[in-house]
Formats: sequence, C-alpha cells, structure tokens
Amino acid sequence: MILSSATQLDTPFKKDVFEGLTSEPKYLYSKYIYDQAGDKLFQDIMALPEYYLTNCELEILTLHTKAIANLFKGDANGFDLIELGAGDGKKTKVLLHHLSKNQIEFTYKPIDISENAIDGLTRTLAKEIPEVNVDGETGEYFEVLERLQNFKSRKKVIMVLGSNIGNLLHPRAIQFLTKLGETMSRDDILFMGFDQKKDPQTILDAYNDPTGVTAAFNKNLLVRINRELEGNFDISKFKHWEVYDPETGTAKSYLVATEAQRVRLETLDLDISFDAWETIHTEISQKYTDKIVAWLAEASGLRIETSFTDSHNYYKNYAFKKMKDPKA
Ligand code: AVI
Repeated sequence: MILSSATQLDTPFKKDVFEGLTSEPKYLYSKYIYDQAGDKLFQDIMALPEYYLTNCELEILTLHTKAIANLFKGDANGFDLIELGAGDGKKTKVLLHHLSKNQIEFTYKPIDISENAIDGLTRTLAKEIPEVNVDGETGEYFEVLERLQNFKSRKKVIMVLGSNIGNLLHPRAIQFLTKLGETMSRDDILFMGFDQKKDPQTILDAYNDPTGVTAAFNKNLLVRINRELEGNFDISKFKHWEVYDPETGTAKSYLVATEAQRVRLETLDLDISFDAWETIHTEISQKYTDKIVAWLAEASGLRIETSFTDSHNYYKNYAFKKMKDPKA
C-alpha cells in the first residue's frame, strides 16, 4: 500500500476510507452505506419479515399512543416534537394522528439528512393530516443539536426512533446522549428506541436474511467506494457475515474476502491487498437491557422516566428526562 504525497484526503469520506482500509484489522464506517442506493436498501430491510425492529416499534406506538401522547403534551403552551432521522415518518404518523385528533397544541419538526425525505414527508403530511403544523429541516444529527439549543420557549420532546443509537459504540452513544441532554430543560423529554437482547437466533436472522437484502446493503459500501473513489472492488469476491455475541449484546457485520486479492482506489492512489478470508468490519448493532440503558443514561446526565415495550418484549422505547441537578 503506497499513498503518494499528491493524494489529498480532502473529504471525511476519503479520509475515513483511507484510514479504515489501511488499518489492521480493516474497517469501514456504516454511516457511509447510506447513499441513495443504501437508503433504498434500508427501506427494503425494514420491510423484511426477519427485521422485526420496525414492526415492534410500530406496535409500541400503536398500543401505547395515548400514554405516550399524555407524556409528551405540555401545558397550555403546547410543545415542539423534534424527530431526528425522521425518514418517511411512517411510525410517527400514528402519534401525529392522535395528537391532532385530540387537539393537542404542538409543532412537528422532522429532521433528516436527506432533503428528499423531508420534502416527501412534508408533502404527505399536508395531504394526510393537514391540521399538523410541520416545520422540517435538513441536517446531520450533531449539527442539528446545536440548533436545538434555541428551542427553549416551551416544552420540547426529542424523538429518535429505529434503535439508531445501536450503531454507536457505548462511548459514542454516551457522547450523543450527553449532547442531547445539554439541549434539554427540566421538563423536556427524550424519547428513544432501543432494540433489546433476545433469542440470539432471532437477532442473527434479522441481520442475515435469506433473500440477501442485508448482504447487498452491507456490500453497498464497496459499490460506493468503487463509484466515488474510482475503486475496482470485485463485489462477488466478498461475503456478508454476521455474528452476535449474546454476552455483550453486540451484533457485528463484516465483509469477508473469499480469496486473496488486490484492490486499487484510483482517487486515493491506494493499493490494498487482502489475504484470503480477511475481514472488513462494517457495522455494529447493539442490543440492550434495562440495566445497560440505565447505565448509559446515568453516564449522560439523564434518567429513565418510563418505558414502553411490544407484545414480545423485543424492543423498548424509553422516555428520559434530565437528571436533577443536586445544586438546584
Ligand atoms: C439503522 N440501524 C438501526 C439498522 C440496524 O438495525 O442496525 C441498520 C441495519 N443494518 C443491517 N440491517 C439494518
């Protein structure tokens, strides 16, 4: 592997791919799976019978709509419902219908990295629930968090569905929760989905579907590198591999080279060699227990107010508040 001095690592993508593929063992960040094709493949994953997470969360929002709405609603001033990573808002609509039917005063602020998603959601909501006041924004999580500081005039509820936190290692999850907590006032609520530990086979099946959608989703990293960094990965020489450790609750995705090979990334002026059966670690999907979530919350200055689960106890949505300041 040789990097010429003329090669510029001038974008986070180039820098991260360079660092990941020249490390031992090799890795790539899962956030780069989500280009247009990756977004579509993730939509397909959510429709898979094995990927129980989406249906469990939808069931929770459907079973407990009233209790969740009561938890969210503020005083006569109403509240702001800020959803990070709103996507197509399918699950949230259950809540929005209830809130608007019961004339609860609120503004829905969906935030997503995809402008397409926000435009589409704003359009469908205008058609389906025109009474809801929608004020969408495009942006990355951490950049948007800065802007959340400005929402202080009335109660705010920050909602993060889909167990997206599971794609972060614990220290990063604590960093994320801490940042969210810093934007919250005493009565504000953070409402977040956490996939739970369960039969390891159920978890493995969810990340290893027989139709190969998850494999294509994982391999999209290589497809994207080929396109954007003039790479020549032969996708057929990599295999999607999933492992789940029931002790730590961590599901890990890999791409495994099925034979020794060399790959060239022209844009990075980089040649990478793979031994047969060498791995690229691509994603973690953490599974939780109440104990782990309480530990993460405490380490982030938050406390669990309450939680809601589905009929199988597969998944939980927790409502967090800011920990009481001992000096206050
Ligand atoms: C987005 N995230 C919560 C998904 C998960 O379950 O970790 C991404 C995913 N990876 C494979 N299947 C779904």
